[in-house]
Amino acid sequence: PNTTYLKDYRVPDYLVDNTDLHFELEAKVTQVRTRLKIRRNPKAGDGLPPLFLDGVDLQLFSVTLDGIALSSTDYQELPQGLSIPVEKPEFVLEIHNSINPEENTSLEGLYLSNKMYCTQCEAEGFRKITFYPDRPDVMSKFTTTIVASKDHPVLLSNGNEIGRGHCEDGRQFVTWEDPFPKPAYLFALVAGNLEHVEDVFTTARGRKVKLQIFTEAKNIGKCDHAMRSLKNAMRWDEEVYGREYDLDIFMVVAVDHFNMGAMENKGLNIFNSACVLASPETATDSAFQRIESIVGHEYFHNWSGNRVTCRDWFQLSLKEGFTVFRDAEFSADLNSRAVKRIEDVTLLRTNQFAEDAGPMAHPIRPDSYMEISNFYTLTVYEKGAEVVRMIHTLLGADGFRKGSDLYFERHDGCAVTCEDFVRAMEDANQVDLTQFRRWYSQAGTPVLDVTDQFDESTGVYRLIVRQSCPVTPEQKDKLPFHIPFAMGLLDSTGSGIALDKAGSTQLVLEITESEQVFEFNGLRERPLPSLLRGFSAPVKVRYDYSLEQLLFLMSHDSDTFNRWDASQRFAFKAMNQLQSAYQEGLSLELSPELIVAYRNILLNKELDPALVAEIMLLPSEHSIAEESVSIDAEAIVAARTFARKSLSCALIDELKERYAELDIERPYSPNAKDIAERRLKNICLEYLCVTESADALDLAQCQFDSAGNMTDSAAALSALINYGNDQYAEQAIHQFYDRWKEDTQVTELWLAQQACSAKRGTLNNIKALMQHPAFELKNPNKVRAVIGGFANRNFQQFHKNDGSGFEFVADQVIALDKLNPQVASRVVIPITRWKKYSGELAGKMKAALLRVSNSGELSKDVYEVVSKSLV
Ligand code: HT7
Ligand code: ZN
Repeated sequence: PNTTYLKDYRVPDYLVDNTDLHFELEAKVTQVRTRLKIRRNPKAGDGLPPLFLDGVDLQLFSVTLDGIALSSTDYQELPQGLSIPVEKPEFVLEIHNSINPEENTSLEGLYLSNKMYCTQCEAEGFRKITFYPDRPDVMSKFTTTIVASKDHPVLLSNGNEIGRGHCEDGRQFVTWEDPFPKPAYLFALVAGNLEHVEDVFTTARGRKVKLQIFTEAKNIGKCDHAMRSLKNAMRWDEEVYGREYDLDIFMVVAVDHFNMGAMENKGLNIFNSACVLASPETATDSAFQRIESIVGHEYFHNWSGNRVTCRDWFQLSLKEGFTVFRDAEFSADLNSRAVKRIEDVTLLRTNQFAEDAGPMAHPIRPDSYMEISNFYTLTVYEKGAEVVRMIHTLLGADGFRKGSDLYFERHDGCAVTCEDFVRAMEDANQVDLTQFRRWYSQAGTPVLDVTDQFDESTGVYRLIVRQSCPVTPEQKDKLPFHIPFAMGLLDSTGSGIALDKAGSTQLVLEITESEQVFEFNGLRERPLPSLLRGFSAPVKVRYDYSLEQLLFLMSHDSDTFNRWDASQRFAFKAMNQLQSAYQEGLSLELSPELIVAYRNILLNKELDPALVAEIMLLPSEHSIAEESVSIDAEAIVAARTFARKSLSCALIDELKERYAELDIERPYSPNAKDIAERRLKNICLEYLCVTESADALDLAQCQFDSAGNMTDSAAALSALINYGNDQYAEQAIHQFYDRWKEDTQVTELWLAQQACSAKRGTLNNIKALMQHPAFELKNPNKVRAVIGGFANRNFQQFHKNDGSGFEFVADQVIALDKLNPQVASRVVIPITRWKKYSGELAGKMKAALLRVSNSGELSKDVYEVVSKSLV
């Protein structure tokens, strides 16, 4: 496969002012007629080069230029599209082709999901619908007519409905017109037998917008939360960014077969059902929260992505990083800010840091790709959002808003670059972000090594910060980053020390050199530093805290995030000790200080239960693995299992007490307080069950039998699956399935829980689960639940010493690649990180990967990931 390079970007040769599409929908043969008003791009230079239109898997019938039919010798049909010689600078091109939605299992282009037609065009799916310059810097006004039989009464596309009627043959049609020029990746079409809920949003300027959520009839009662979230997002974007919605209608459609979470098509967002449908009986708290944030995310794209879009796909983080930052702030404003930050940083540290340290490491603006779908990564999204957050930290909220206002004003209706975003921030604030730009071009997670000195005689305290960044593929030498480093100093009473004349107890130091010294004067005693508050930059900080200092920060730091972070450092230290003891064959003992600290935290009623819950969780196996120089999976599992057992035995009374106190019956509401209390309660339940005592398992059974919401029900099921008697587990699994088998979202959760169970999740169980009627290899949600659950969340079973977990994943990748390359290339990732493993596991993982590599013709998607990880 070819590699595309950012340095080779050229403006498009031709522009398309108008795109008229006409679809006649049929499962096997859908007819597509396109009429394009094309002109030479004045910015592309002289002459009239051939017009190239992308096209993949299309059956071409005819091409007409200015009304004259071309013969097949007048143009060239190539594997990747059509090349048409051009003689005039402006012309109308008409194309007739057909496609086969029923056979389309890649879920890109036009496909069928439970008899519903739907599209997914980002990044390069439109070329699977018709021949077109399928690149985001070609923006066009679209008009779309959809003709379909009566089985598909709802026919939707972007913009406003401008006509509808009946055809003579009994079919019907609807015509849509989108007044905003857009790239083809934002095109959408939906046709099905759908119901909808409707509401109205009145914008700040008093315009009424019709809001509709479409779904199959059986799910119509599951749309309220998404509708509420949408209205909250619309209001929030007006208040925080001054951005109003621009069409008279905003539609959302839920589909069961979808490669990602959702898609921001102009005026017609398409959502994975799992990211939009919820009811208290069927959705967990985390599903409610996920829906709120994804509904917000897709809505926010209307400005950061649609009104101002990307020039090319290397600029993906321009819209994704910015929009993730926007949705994170939206969730933080509506819920608990500290908990949201902890969750996001945990994801980043565990998974994005692993990506940065792996074979596919890339900057947030990659330099090259074989398959762009492989670059919808945590780096582009989550690290991209951290980069935008750092700009926010450096400029302050008002400065950032000035910058975003200028960005939207300057570039409205245009396809632009990350550089344009940074320049708008600079120009609006008269600052120089030259060095900061390295965050866009350099990959890898920077490391800050911090040491300190205190001179008692002068009262001078010095922080010495050294920055470095590990080598990543194709990037050996890194230049220093510009890092906003939020910090404070605590005195021996735990109070914040004033750090400047204004008395601020927190500063944002700007680190720009590879080594820098910061001096603080007038101190009476040696202070305790609180570093990288709020995780002000996506870096690793190394500072040699003692256990005592960490305990002090846990109870005194004014920065909630750093209180939690101190607990993590504390737990990491304890678990590292356990790991070493295990490796040396010594008997294991959990640090008594950790037990005391956790008891105090568990019993501290002043602390937000959400924070208590986050601390109690202990770092996951994956985050311990990410911190390891060389991963010893067996030792990690042994250490963590031992730590959890020790904690549960030592704190059994306290756990029971808090469980009982939090086990209150009340009507379900997904508000921050109730979510926090349910979370802590269910963590207590899980710890209790770790002891496998009859009492604890009775509690789980009782909660399973009487739970009034899915959060409690799922937590109880998980406890029964993972601990205690197999017979009870089996019973609970059957009972749960019988109760919920008609509900797709609950069934997905049921599949995932079994695949993630360290106890039951043995390979044979997983293989049996894949034969269950609830499983479907063509449905990405089910694949993510079972295969993804096993490979990404069942650390113990996936890393079994015999390598069977890796072999299984390799088999699935080979099978999936023929159906859905995008999904296959995600599933393969856990076995691509083989170089980080110690002992025989590395060899076994590599062997599985080699088997994929040698299994015959691979998609571009899988080829890129596999070949880069075998270098
Ligand atoms: N912008 C959307 C990206 C997306 C996507 C990309 C590749 C393949 C399938 C896809 N579905 C959606 C989602 C978002 O970030 O909002
Ligand atoms: Zn997005």
